[in-house]
Amino acid sequence: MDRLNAYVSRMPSRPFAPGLARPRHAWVRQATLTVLVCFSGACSKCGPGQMAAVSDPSNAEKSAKKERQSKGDRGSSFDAKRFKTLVATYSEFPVNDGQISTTPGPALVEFLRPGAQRSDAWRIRALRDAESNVIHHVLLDQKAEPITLFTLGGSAAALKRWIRHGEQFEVSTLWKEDFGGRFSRMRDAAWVDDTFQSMVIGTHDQGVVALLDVNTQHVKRLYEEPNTFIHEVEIGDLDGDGKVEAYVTASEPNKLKHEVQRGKVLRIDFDGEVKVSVVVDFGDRHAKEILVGDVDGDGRDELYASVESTHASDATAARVDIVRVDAGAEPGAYETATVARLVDRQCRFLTAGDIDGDGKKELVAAAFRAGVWLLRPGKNPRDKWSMEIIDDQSSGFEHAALLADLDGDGLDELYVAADDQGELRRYVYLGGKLRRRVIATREHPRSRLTWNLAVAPPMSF
Ligand SMILES: [Ca+2]
Ligand SMILES: [Ca+2]
Ligand SMILES: [Ca+2]
Ligand SMILES: [Ca+2]
Repeated sequence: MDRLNAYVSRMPSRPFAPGLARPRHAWVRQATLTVLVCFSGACSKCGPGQMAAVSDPSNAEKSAKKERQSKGDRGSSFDAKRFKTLVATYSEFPVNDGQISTTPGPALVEFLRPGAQRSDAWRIRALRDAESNVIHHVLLDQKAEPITLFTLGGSAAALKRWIRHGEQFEVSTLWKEDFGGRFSRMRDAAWVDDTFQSMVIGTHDQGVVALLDVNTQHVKRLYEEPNTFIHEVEIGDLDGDGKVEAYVTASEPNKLKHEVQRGKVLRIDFDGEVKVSVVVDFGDRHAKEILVGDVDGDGRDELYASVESTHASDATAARVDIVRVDAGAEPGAYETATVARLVDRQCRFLTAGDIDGDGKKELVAAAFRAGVWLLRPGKNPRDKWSMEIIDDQSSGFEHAALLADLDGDGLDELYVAADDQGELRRYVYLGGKLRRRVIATREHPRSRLTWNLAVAPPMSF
């Protein structure tokens, strides 16, 4: 594993501690909602030494050379400046005297990018939001300059916009609400389109789904249902009429044990008159993870749902079904098929991309305990898909995973937050295989829970 260590950045033993900074610019004083938050080495506790490489450089060089020589490596033109940024969001549990607190501290976002050379350790910058104890999700405006991100916090349920200005972020709250139940959380969101002007947001625990215009900050409620958790929002065009719809998971509140938790997937038409309809009802089971996209490449979006098990005590009886849903021939009709099954109780991440560069997309499923799996459709994408284990030594309650081409070589790399192992990992396709690299590691794996991974444009820091 020495060669893997070449890529490791140790998580700082002391967290970066960006506090609220006094506004320094005239334009900030004029904006009442705006404060600036420091996010980098400008803080006294954020010395550059904490991000230094920890590995043996000779191993790193050997590893990099081997990587370049491997068949299938198209990443030989490594250019750190053009490398997109990986963004991770967490709950963080402070560690005192080796004891991990059960109470989360301020919500945490991290930005990660490689060093100047392929063999250098990854650089990490942190951003904290003391108003919430979790950032569930982050969306980036991929076209905005400077870097602009939107965070979805829990307790307080707040949707905030962060605009980078050098070593600081200007932050504004676009939508904050107490939904009136036991919990108030912004849980998930998706852009309506690539103009990055409006997003559909799902929340806990009063089933509120809303459309937010990020410029006007106008919030339009599309749906609400008491005592209901919306875990996931996806946007797509299942019926192929050229207009996108929102797909959301609506379920009963989370149970401590995996007993019966009913749930369904709803379709919300929001372009014009708002219409809500049921796509699939899972009966005693539910899904917290759905994915909408044209994974099979036939030109039409389909939906994949990770349907959780109801079994808690007997692990071998637990099963997660990856269910595919296609729009049927008649309006409002859907066809469902189970394309894969995992022996596990939950699988909270499905991600699609072209991992091997053959022009066809694959699906990666990151299960709770059963590892990370690569799923490929066969001739008939409604039949069972082939399943191949990518890593059986990778697990986590959420087990966030993302396929994305950060290095720009045309192949999607796989990024996985292996929370049980305390590592953030990168898998690249080399010599016909996926090879694991470790981007970052932490001393106490359970001091963080990773909720989401996202891509930002290249950032310098
Ligand atoms: Ca449509
Ligand atoms: Ca399709
Ligand atoms: Ca492929
Ligand atoms: Ca790539």
